[in-house]
Amino acid sequence: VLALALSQIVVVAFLLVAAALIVAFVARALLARKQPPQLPAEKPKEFPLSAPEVAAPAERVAREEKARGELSAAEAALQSARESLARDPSSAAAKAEVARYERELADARRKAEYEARKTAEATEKARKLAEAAAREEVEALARAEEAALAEAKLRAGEEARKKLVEQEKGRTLAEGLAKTRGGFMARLNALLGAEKQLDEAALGELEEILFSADVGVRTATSLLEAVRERLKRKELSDLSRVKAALREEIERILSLGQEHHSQAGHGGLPDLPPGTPPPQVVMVVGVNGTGKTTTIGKLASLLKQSGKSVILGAGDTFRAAAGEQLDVWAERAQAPMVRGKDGSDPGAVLFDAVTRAKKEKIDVVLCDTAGRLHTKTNLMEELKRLQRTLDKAHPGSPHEVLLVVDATTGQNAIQQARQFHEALGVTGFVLAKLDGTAKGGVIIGICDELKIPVRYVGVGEKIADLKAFDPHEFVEALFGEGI
Ligand SMILES: Nc1nc2c(ncn2[C@@H]2O[C@H](COP(=O)(O)OP(=O)(O)OP(=O)(O)O)[C@@H](O)[C@H]2O)c(=O)[nH]1
Ligand SMILES: [Mg+2]
Repeated sequence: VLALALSQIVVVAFLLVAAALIVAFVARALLARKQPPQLPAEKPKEFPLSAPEVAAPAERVAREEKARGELSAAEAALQSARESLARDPSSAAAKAEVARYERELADARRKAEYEARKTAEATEKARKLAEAAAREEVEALARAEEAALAEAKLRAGEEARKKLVEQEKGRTLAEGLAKTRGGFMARLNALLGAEKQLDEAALGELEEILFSADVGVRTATSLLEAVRERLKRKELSDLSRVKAALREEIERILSLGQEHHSQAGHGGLPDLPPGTPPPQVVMVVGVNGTGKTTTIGKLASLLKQSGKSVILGAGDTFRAAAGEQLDVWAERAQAPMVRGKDGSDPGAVLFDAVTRAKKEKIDVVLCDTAGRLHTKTNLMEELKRLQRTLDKAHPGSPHEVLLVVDATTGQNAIQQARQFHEALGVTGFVLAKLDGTAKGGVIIGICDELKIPVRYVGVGEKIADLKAFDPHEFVEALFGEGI
């Protein structure tokens, strides 16, 4: 027994030394390595506080108890056989009896040991099963918690985005027109507000102001003509009356001779004519950088606010990152978007957008297009091709060819508008970047020369910075009334 114990001590000591060596080696290796980046500590999985109740199956326990009972019986039988032999040590029968019971006891002990081992194994198995079930339960709880957290985050994000859009009130039309009002309008107001004689000198000054107002020579001339005409008819007696006459004339030009150019009376996108099947397809065109993509984003938000559903088609596949730019606006306006790979056929993308709008019964499709091509293809030819593709996807479309012009380019905007109109038949236009320029008078020139209605004006880069165009409101803001 002593020898056995000694050999066990030696083995244990050997194992301890080996373990200490391994620990020292690992510690050295870790110290030699650079400090790894700190990862956020993972929350340890918590197990239920009380250990799960585990027990081997009852039948197994019963078998072990039976074996233990048999062992006790064998011990008792051997004991009594030994006592018989002690009373009669020479009895061969008693000796044989002792030998038999010794064998039986050895068998019973082996059996009891075997049964005890089996019960221990079964208990261990039950413990592992219970532990796995408990772990699964904890993990399921953690998963549910995570899902709830993600859901809450999503909702919080949505709320924040809604608030942001609400907060981003955007500029008013009057604010957007501040620079223009400070430009030619300030000079006009100074001239017309003075208590001066309405003489040739004053008319000469008026002419000079109108010619510098970016309304275009033709329009400036016709405005002046209108004033002279009224003078002749003795309708105008002093300069303040001239101001009212000019204001009236400009509003008439901006209204294209109609009371209101859309059913709503407040500009914006006209409704589809009765009997025209939806979706309403709007193709947004213009030279590069005028503000097409930005306008589409703002317009999507505006249309959605008026209760329409909108889808965006990323038809500018030529400029790298144009798709991503539109994607950002789609996200802000919470509108779906159809997009192809960079360099893919824009016709296919817009066809898909219209097809999806039809399938999902979406009210309006806003189609972005390129402002400049990298290939030798002529931009106008490419845009005409897109127009034909849209007509194939949804006969009669595009219902609106919306030309976006950049107000800061002044007279060039009129030139561009003419070119696009000749090629594509522009049905409405958006004057973007009005806030950044004193050349807002260009809007009068475009309306006068091309007789195309203004649908919207852009007065900033925020989502709320697009205003449906209303001639009356516009002239009021331009002349600084009601501010
Ligand atoms: N201040 C101001 N900036 C604007 C307005 N509209 C657009 N912009 C800015 O003008 C720049 C060009 O706008 P985009 O929408 O990318 O113009 P685009 O016509 O799509 O340009 P391309 O795709 O390159 O042809 C951006 O920096 C816009 O933020 C506006 O009404 N006011
Ligand atoms: Mg663009």
